[in-house]
This record gives sequence, structure tokens and C-alpha cells, in this order.
Amino acid sequence: MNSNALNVDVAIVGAGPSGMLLARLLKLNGISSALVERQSIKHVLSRIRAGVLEQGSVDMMKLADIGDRVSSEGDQHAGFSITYGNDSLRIDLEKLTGKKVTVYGQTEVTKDLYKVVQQDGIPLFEETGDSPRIEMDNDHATVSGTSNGVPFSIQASFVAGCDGFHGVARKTIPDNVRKDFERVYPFGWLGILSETKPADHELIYASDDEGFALCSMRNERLSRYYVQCSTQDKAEDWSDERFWDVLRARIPSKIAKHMETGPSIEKSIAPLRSFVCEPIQYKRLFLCGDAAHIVPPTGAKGLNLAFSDVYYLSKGLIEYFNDNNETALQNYSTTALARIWKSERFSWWMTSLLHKFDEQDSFSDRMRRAEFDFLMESEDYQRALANNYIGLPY
Ligand code: RFL
Ligand code: PHB
Repeated sequence: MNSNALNVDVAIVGAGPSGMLLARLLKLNGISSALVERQSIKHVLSRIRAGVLEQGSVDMMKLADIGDRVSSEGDQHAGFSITYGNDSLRIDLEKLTGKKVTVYGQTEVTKDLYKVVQQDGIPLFEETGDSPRIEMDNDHATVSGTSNGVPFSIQASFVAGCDGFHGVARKTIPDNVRKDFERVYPFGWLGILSETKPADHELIYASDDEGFALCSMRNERLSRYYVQCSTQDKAEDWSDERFWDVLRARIPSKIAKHMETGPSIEKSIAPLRSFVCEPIQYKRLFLCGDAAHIVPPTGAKGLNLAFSDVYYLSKGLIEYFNDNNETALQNYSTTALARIWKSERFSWWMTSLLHKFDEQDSFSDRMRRAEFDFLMESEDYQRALANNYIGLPY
């Protein structure tokens, strides 16, 4: 057989964190797969995105036998701050929930995954561009396209659509079957990475009358900062100086006064969106991660939600192939969507709490302030926030 024509158990479209984690978990359970990736792997490995992992996601990495580096190099955080102007509230995750989160960049998660995907010899067709086509029959599915200009074809029992929001998999579900739920926010996040000491030892989610800012980090000499910006803005519109001025104006002055600033080594703008597609299974196709849903990054849920989808899907596939039991696979869409909607709710709520929505709407500004004041006073409200932030069970 031509080496570009494969027969595997599961064809996985998209070699981001969802796709590679699924491939690895299947491999550990004796189930074969092949990955198809639009970009070069070099590009995938260089993307800077998420920073905060729920314990459930760290546990998934351990289950995939890639837990060593996240355990030794990941930074455990027992809390974070929410500020409004100069007023500050620490959300004590550990006291409120008994749990912590781990700060470990998605770039590192992807590196850890790619290493084992290579070691496992899982076939990976990269640089496919928009060529991949998904076709489904009664008893099998085919994913075909070109990789680096060379045709390939993968025959499989199932297809996992792990190809992110702009991928092809979701669009394979016919319009009369699929229902999309969407909210596009009237602002974006401008993010920078700088080789500077983080503003604080924990994350600061800051809000004031002008909008939102986030102080995050990757390690003690690498900081990640974001500010709410206009959807019309381009990264080039923002000099480093303008970025630091806006950031410092939105965070408490005692932090702003002492924070280290320096040249940005990466600068990009992300639009903010909430999106869910239902159902997330159609015939032999199962959607996972950003292909099925998007959350605004305010609650740090996107990657974590992708990993809980992979948990449900891998369980379904393992029981199907190894125990001849189809129940979990058949229930995948319903089971995963129940958790997805709760994360959507939390991310939408955090976004509403912290962002300025409309220049003209001073009533919303007061509502935001009142939410913050109530949060300051109510430990029950703080606990509800903390339980969502550390991750709902699965
Ligand atoms: P990805 O990472 O988008 O990977 C999909 C892969 O599929 C490929 N692809 C295709 N392949 C083949 N054929 C096609 N037609 C294809 N089309 C696309 C793509 O090239 C890509 O390699 O989806 P996945 O794996 O589901 O992972 C989801 C996460 O990446 C995402 O949810 C997070 O980054 C979201 N996110 C955060 N999540 C968190 O849990 N915690 C955070 O702190 C956090 N911060 C963030 C974030 C996302 C951000 N941006 C840029 C949107 C901060 C930001 C700024
Ligand atoms: C990040 O460090 O990139 C980060 C942290 C928390 C968020 C979003 C992004 O909510």
C-alpha cells in the first residue's frame, strides 16, 4: 500500500492540543490514529495562547504520561486577584475550594505532546492547508487531502474533528442538523509577552471605568499581559509605550508604580467570542475543543474545556474498541455539552464582570462596580467563582 494511504481506527483532523492529546491517549490504549494538520508543526509549536491549567487538565497530562514537566516546572497558584481601580480582592482558591491551578503555557503543553506523538510514531500529515475533505459512509470514514503538495488518504472507523474554530470538521455537519449559538463581544484582547519580572506573584484580573487588563506570567522572567482593545485595532497601532501606559492606568497604582516594563517579544490581538455548536457528533464524526466551542479567554477555560472533551471522547472510543461497549461514545455529545455550557456561562459572566461594553452605557459601568462590591462582601459568591475557576468536575 502507498504510505500516503492509511487505514487506522481514528482519523484526527487538527494537531493542536486536543488532537495530539487524543492521539496519545488512544495509542496508550492500543487504538491507532493518524493526525492531519493545516499548518507546519513548527507553526503549531510556536503559538502562544493559554496559561492556566485546571487540576483536571494536569491529571489528563499525567494520564497521557506527559506529566513530568508540568509537575516540576508548572507553577501552582493558590489564588489570584480581581481589582477595580485601586480596590483589590484576592480570590483564595485554596481556602475556598481546597484546590489550586497550574500556570504552564499552552506552548509547553504542545511541546510535551508533540514529543510523544513523534516517539509513538503516530502518522502526521502537516501543511495540508484547507485541502482536507471528510467523507462518511455507513461503515467507515475517509479523510483525504494533500500534505506538502503530496496526496494522502486516511480510512478510519471514526473522525475526530479537533481542527479549531476555523476548521472544516464542524462544517461537515449539515446546516439542517447543526445549530450554532454565538455571541461576539464588541472588544478584543491585545496581548504581549515580555522578558520582564511579572507584576505580581499571582494573576491580576483588573477592571476600571476604562476597561479590562490582565497581568499573567509564564515564569519569573517572562510576563504575559493583556488589555481590552477595540475590535478595529491592529497590533501595529499599539507601540509598546502605549501598551504599558494603558496597562498601568487600569491596574492598582501600587502595582503599576513598581512593575518592570520592557520591549515586547510578541504582540497580537484576539477577538472575543462565545460559541457552541450542537450536536457535537454527526454520524462517524466527533468534534472536540475549539472546533465545537469557543469561550472568551477571561475565565481561562478554552484549553481546559478542550481537554475535558478529549476525556469524554477518549473514554467513549476506548470502551468502543476495547470493551465492545458503545454507550459512552453514543452519549458523547450530550455528556460533553453539559460541561461545555457551564464553562460557557462562567466565561461569559467573568467577561461581563470585567469588561467595559459600551462607551455610552454608564448603567452597565455601575452594574459592574456593584457586582464587584457584592463579590467583595460575599464569600459564597467568591466560592462560586473559585469552584468554576479551578474547574468543574468530570
Ligand atoms: P487549536 O489550538 O485551535 O488547534 C486546532 C488545530 O487544527 C488545525 N486546523 C486544521 N487542520 C487540518 N485541516 C484544517 N482544515 C484545519 N483547520 C485548522 C490548526 O492549525 C490547529 O493546529 O484547537 P484545540 O486543540 O481545540 O485547542 C484549544 C485551545 O487552543 C484554546 O481553547 C485555548 O488556547 C484558549 N485560551 C485559553 N485556554 C485556557 O484554557 N486557559 C487560558 O488561559 C487561555 N488563554 C486562550 C487564552 C486563547 C487565546 N487566544 C489567542 C484565542 C488566551 C488567548 C489570547
Ligand atoms: C495567559 O496567561 O495567557 C492567560 C491567563 C489567564 C487567562 C487568559 C490568559 O484568563
